[in-house]
Amino acid sequence: MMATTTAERCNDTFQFRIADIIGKKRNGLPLSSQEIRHVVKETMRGQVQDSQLGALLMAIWLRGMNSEETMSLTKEMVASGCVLTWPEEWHGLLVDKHSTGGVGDKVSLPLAPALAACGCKVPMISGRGLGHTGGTLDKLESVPGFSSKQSPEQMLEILHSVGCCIVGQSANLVPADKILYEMRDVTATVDSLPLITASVMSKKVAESLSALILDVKFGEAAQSPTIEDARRLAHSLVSVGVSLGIPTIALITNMDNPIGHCVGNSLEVIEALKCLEGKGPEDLRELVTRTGGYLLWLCGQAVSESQGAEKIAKVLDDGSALQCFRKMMEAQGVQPDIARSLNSNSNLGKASHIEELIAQTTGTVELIRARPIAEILNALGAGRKKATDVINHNIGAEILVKVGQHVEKGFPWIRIHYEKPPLHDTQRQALQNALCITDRPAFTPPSLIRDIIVSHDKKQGNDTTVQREKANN
Ligand code: IUR
Repeated sequence: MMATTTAERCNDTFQFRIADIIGKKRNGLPLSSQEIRHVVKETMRGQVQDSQLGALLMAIWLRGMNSEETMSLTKEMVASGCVLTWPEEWHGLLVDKHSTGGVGDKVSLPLAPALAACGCKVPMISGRGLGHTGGTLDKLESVPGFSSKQSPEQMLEILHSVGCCIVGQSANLVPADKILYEMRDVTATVDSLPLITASVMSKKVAESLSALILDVKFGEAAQSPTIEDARRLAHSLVSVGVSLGIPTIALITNMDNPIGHCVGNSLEVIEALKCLEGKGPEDLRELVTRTGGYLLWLCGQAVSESQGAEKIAKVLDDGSALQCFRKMMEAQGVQPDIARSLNSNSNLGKASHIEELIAQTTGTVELIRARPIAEILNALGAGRKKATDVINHNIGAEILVKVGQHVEKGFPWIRIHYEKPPLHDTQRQALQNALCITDRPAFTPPSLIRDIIVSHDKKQGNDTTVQREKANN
């Protein structure tokens, strides 16, 4: 037996010791697929002590994992639960998007119904906000009656009748992720490239998708501070997706300024409805049309990304995406009369107080720092510090200026919607510091999409090499 193996043959099966596997990873050696399978299986059987799991996760955080190990971990996490199955005739049409989390990121709300209006099936599994980033389910729950809890059977029915649903993670889909994530959270091992990759991609593989797009964000308000960090994560995610048979693309997008003009759950739904009416902020519409365009191209519903983007723009402009959104909301529990009339003038509940802040100087808006704005809104009740916190959907902010725009001193630039607790002077000052005004001339802001990670062989899904292509060319 090799010196590095952690297994002993016993009755024709390999018996591994968890302590040996931890030691191997601690020493910087790659784990075999059998060892990774053993860890995940024993974790699911409750046979791995918390101390052992914590130690192994820290060893992975310190030593990393190569692409084979990351792939094995992803596969074993998928095997820990059920996999969604779909009718044969939907083959090639099943698409989804994952974002690493941003501020004002309501892209999924118009994107899912727009893709459905283009003939795709979108079983979108989303999450809740935690920390300064918002969550798609929280936004949708600001519409009374909306339920994110849908069984696989209900998802199938909604995909048949509407074409898209946006739901929460069900307990039997990748149950290993819940256990590992909770342990990562308390052992300072969340920010590990292979652990993030396996966590995100196992859930996407379990959805049995035909194509996937990832929005990997970088910047002050993103998980990845630099574009290089975001590229590394994107390469890891795309490589695992493609190797496991899902044509996958990643967009690298900037997350310094809030997306669109609104931050906060009900305000963001209204802004998403504007986009679904063919209006709304340009940066949001660009993200929706380009993300959707890439997905349509990836799953063969468009000959190019740009033709895909045109198709998405068309269903936003002709009202068919809005119809899909309304039907999805009705299918997910919203009263028919409310769902069928949802539009950007709908009253989704308003905060009892509004306060506008004014620009302190004259000049050009260089930056509207998303992170402090989100942190203050969360302190006012818009978001959660821990998973069990209750949020107030009506708290939020409308940003009244755009990056690149000229503003005059005294101009109102942000409107805060709040209830209890009230806005404090220190928060007012921190908000003022979030608006960066310079004396450069007014300018057109660059696209948020800064890079694209595309697999070479988008159709066959068996080529793990990835290439980068410059965005906006
Ligand atoms: N989202 C996930 O699904 N998994 C992770 O590990 C992180 C975000 I970080």
